[in-house]
Formats: sequence, C-alpha cells, structure tokens
Amino acid sequence: MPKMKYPVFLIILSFSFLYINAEDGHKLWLRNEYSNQVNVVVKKESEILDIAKQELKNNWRGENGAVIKLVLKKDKRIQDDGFILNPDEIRANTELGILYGAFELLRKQQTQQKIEEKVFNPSYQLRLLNHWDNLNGSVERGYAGSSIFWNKDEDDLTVTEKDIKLWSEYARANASIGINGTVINNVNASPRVLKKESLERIKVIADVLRPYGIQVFLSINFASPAIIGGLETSDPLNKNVIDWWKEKAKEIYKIIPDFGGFLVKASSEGQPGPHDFGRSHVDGANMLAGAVEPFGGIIMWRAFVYSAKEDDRAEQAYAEFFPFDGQFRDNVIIQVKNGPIDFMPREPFSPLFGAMKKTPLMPELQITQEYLGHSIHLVFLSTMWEEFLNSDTYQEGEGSTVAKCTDGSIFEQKTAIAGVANIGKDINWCGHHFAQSNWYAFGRLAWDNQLTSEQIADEWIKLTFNPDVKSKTSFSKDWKENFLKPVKSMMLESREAAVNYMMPLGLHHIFQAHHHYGPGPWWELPGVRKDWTNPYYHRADSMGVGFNRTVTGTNAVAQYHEPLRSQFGDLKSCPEKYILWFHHVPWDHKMKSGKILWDEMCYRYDDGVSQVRQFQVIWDKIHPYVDADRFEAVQRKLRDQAKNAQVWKDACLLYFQTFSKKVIPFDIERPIHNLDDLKKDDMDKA
Ligand code: GCW
Repeated sequence: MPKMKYPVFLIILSFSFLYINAEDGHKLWLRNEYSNQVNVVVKKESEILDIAKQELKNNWRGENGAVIKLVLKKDKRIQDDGFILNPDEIRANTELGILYGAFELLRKQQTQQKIEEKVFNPSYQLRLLNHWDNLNGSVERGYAGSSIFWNKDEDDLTVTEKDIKLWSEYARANASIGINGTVINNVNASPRVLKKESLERIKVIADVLRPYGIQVFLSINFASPAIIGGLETSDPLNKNVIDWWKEKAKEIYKIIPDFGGFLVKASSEGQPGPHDFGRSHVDGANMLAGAVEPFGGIIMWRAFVYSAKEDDRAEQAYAEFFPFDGQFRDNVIIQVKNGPIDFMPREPFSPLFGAMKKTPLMPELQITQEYLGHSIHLVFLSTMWEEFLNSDTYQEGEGSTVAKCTDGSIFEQKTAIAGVANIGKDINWCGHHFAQSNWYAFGRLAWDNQLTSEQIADEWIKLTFNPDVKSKTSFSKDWKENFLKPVKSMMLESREAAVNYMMPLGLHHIFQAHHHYGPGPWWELPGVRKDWTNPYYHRADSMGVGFNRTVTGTNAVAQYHEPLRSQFGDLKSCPEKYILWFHHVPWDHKMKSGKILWDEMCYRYDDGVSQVRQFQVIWDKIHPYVDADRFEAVQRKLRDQAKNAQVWKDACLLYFQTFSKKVIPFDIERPIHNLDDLKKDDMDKA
C-alpha cells in the first residue's frame, strides 16, 4: 500500500499546476491580496477616512514606501462626492469622496492603468440598488438564494454576527463602485416594514452600511395607515392619514437620522395607491414628500403603471405621468424603467425620458435577469444600458441623450439612478459568476454614465480573474491574448446573442407566463387580462407579425420627439432592431439584408444559438487560466444556456411558422423539439 503514495502525490501535484486555487466567487472583484508598503497621510480621523486608509494600506500596488496624501479641501472642480486623483494625492470635498478616490486609485493599480491628475465627478447624486426582498426572506425575481436582509421567518428579527459580516462586505463592495444608497425591501411592499420591530432591525442595517456611505431607503405600502395604523382610510388628502405619515417619518428619522426616504409602487399591478381614493399620483407623492421633507428625505415614485383597459401598454406610463409635469414637490423624483414596457431584452427607451421638463426622472434598470435567463444565462447587461443611456431623445435638439436628460446636463435637477439588485445569500452573491459583472457595471455606469461597456468589462475581468492576486506581477501577454480578449468579446456579444435567440427584431414579451424564463409566444388563457398574454404583443397572423404602433395603429410613436416619431413610424426608416416593436410587418417584407422578414427571423434565432455554442468554445479554451471551481460552474451554466437557446429558437420558429406557412431556410439546422411538447411543458409549469 505505501507504494501508492507516490503516484497519488504526483497526481495532486499535477492538478495543482493545472488548476489555479479554487475560488467560490465570494470576494467579487475585490480579490487582491497583495500590498506594498505605503504611508497614508491624513489630518482628520473618522470612520470613513479610516476605512479609506486601511484599504490603501491593504491593497497598495504602487511603489514600495510611497507616500499618499488624503486631502479634504473644498475645490470648485469637484462636485458632490467626487474627487481629484493624483499619483500621490486624493483630494475631495467630502470624506466619502476620499473613500471613492481610494477605491479608484486601487482599481487603477490593480488593472494596471496610468494614474494622472484627473477630476472624477459622479454622473448621478444618488446611485441606488433596489432590492425586491420580502420580509419572509424570499426575493421577488431573485435567482441567487434568499434575502441578505430578511430572515425566513417574518417574525424573527434577530441579527446575527454573520448578518453583520455579510452586510459589511456588501457595503464595501458597493462603495468600491460608487453605490451610495439601497432600498432594502420589495416595491410590492409589506406594510409591516414600517412597524417598530422592523425599524429596529433596519437601524442595525443602516449602522453597518453607514461607514461605507450607503444610505438606507424603504419601499412603502400606500395603504399602511389603514393596515398597520388602524385608520379607516389611506386617502392621501385625509388629515389623519397625512398626520400618520408625518408621525411615521418622525419616528423613522429619530432612530435613523440619515434615512434616505421612500420608494413607492402605487396604483400599479394591484398595489394600493391614490387611485383607490379617486386621487392622483401627484396627490399621493406630494403628501408623502411633505412627511419626509423636514428631514431631508425624498420620495421616489415609480411610473411603472398600466391597465388592461387601454389599447397599448407601451403608451400608458407617458399618458399617466406627462400631464403632471411640474406639479410634483421638489423632493419627489419619478423612477422610470428604461423601456416603456418592462425590462425586455431589447426595448426602445421609454418616451417619458425627454418628455418631462419640469420633473426630475431617474432611470430604473434591472440588474437581476428576470427576462434575460435568470442566473443561468451569461448576459452582460452593460451594453444594453449603454445603448439606453446613449439613446437620443431630442428633448432639446440633437444630442439630448437619456444620460443627459437625467444627469442634470440639460436641466438643473436632483439626479438619481436605480438598479434592481441581483444579490442573494448564494456564496457568490449573484448565482452566476458572470452576473457579478452586472452589479459591477451598474455601479460603474451610475458613477460615470459615459463609460463604455468595453472599459467596464476590461476592468471587471482583470479584477475578477487576475490569476495572480497574491504577488505583484503584470498581466502577461499570453493572459491578455488568450483569456482577457476572448472573455471580453464573449461578454460584449452576450446581450445581442440573448436578443437573437429570445426575441430579435423588436419582438417582446413572449416569455412563458409567471417565471419569465423560457419561450411562450403562444401563451394566453381565457379570462386572463389581454396585456398579460403574449399574442397581444407579437400579433402574428397570416399576413405578418409585430405590433403596429404607428399612426395607423395605436400611434405610440407620437410620444417620441421628432425626428424619432417619423423615423420609428416609417417602416423604411425604422431601425430593424425595433421593427416588430413599432410595425406589423408582412412575412415577405424585404429586409436590409435582402432577405424576407421570415427568413431574417430564422437566421437571427439561429445566430443566437450559434453565438452561445461559440461562447462554450471560448470558455473551454480558457481552461488553463481559471480556477477549477469557477471554470466548471460557468461551463455547466453555458451548457444549460446552449440547451435553452435551442429551445427558444425551436419554440419561436415552429410557432411563428404556423402563421407564416413558410419553410425554415435549408442551411439552418432543423429544430430538434416539437412544438406540442414545448407548449405542454410551458402549461405544466404555468
Ligand atoms: O417586471 C415586473 C415583475 C414584477 C415586478 C414588477 C415591478 C416587483 O414581473 O415581479 O414587481 O415588474 O417592477 O413592479
């Protein structure tokens, strides 16, 4: 037997050469474990400054023995928590600015970028995560385990050492990318969150997050005065209701003096709201704004509204909110999803951006992949957000991008941006190692809405996959060529791939009902409101496919400024990526490629599948450059993604073929599923 030891030893040895140390992903992009010696000079002491100092000391990859000064001094070039970076100095107006400067400097060192004097100012004052976490620990549209904030048993409000550690890690990760606020409960809000016992727990959370500059906000249930306050009504114009909210605000601020304010989903998808009492969004929002105003709080009032009665869901948020422009109080900000419908893989921007001139709007993005393959599919969302932020609204002529309409460049306004978090108790936080890149990208874009996805992906890969975190080596040419480059190209292509295999050419909302994961273009049930069924959105028939939103249809195009209105409204000039969003297009319509619409659709679905198959090749090839655990986890997910992409293609092509009655071009791989089986599978799950 002892003879066996040698070969076993050899095997272990060869494996340790083959595989870099296993990693579980818990450290996110903060994996550095190497530091040179550095002297940090700072005149003041405070919790935030101590953290900045410690981060620099623990992670300094600059010259050994260097001196770095942290200077808190008013400088006109710096706005809010911005900073000026120099190789030997971080200058800021606020302590938080110093902390952000420290993280930026370290990021530059770790990604081996040059450090030259530069001013860094945040694009948005408020950069928030929205957690759709329920008080029973579940997470609506969460795919990474249970809530990090709430226990499974709703009555259990105890806080453990483990909770504190996790919240602190969470705060650090957020601060490292500039996020400065968080809404810790679901917008479908339980009124219980405002009860005294819950507030005690929230105070502890706020205390842990504060040193990292993260402000806590809450989602509220509009009917709270009646449900937990014992009042007869929650009518926003009723005096007792107004007083109840004032008292509640006072109570909250007494225990959490820097509390941020409320996020409100009201009169939307069955949630209570001012409409229940014949009142308007303005009545509701302004009443709440009055309650938090004395304490410096804000109200983020969501514009995610639609009703089954109207013709076109895409028009409704605009129709309901635009008439109120200028009527909201100063501390109200309207939170608008990027697209007019609902976080689809691709939507044109919501026409509310660029419409409201006297009301600040804040974009709401979805980091959690509700409609983009949950935590199974590798989809880097940065390119989608970049496309959205750079969309021209023409609000004040050419160049009035969504970014400029919301970040104060066009009108002086309070500025904010929110991302629906993809975070849970899974060891790697996000369920998929690459889903971390979406959390990262959201923070980076919220800080600087002009960053490119290429830049963000480059940074994230270097930080997350640097094979050498324990010593100071530079990225080798080999690593850059054979790991960084292919992985980056995979990330940058991944969203377009998902659009291709799920809903190309402007198709939207054809998911399986409820869980929004797989395809269900056929889905409708008698009695279900029509705007929750899928044929309502794709409108396929023997003539063609797509939703006519032009003058001959619902005329939703009229909500956009010229020249977009004409461009989107004309089949000839409408960008093909939105063609079925705005037009009902004949199956024989000639596309730019020269192919007819049906063939083009077939090729797009097929491209999507091939793209994912290619991602598998890329990932298998990078095997030598990544630790075994993360390699295998991603490899498995890519296999599932490839299977799913095939299901999407087969389901959509076979279903739409029942209308087009045309053959799938013969150079495309044939479907391998039957439509009946796919439909049955969907129904079983629904
Ligand atoms: O996309 C839909 C989701 C709901 C969500 C809603 C919203 C929180 O399916 O789960 O509810 O949007 O944004 O309010």
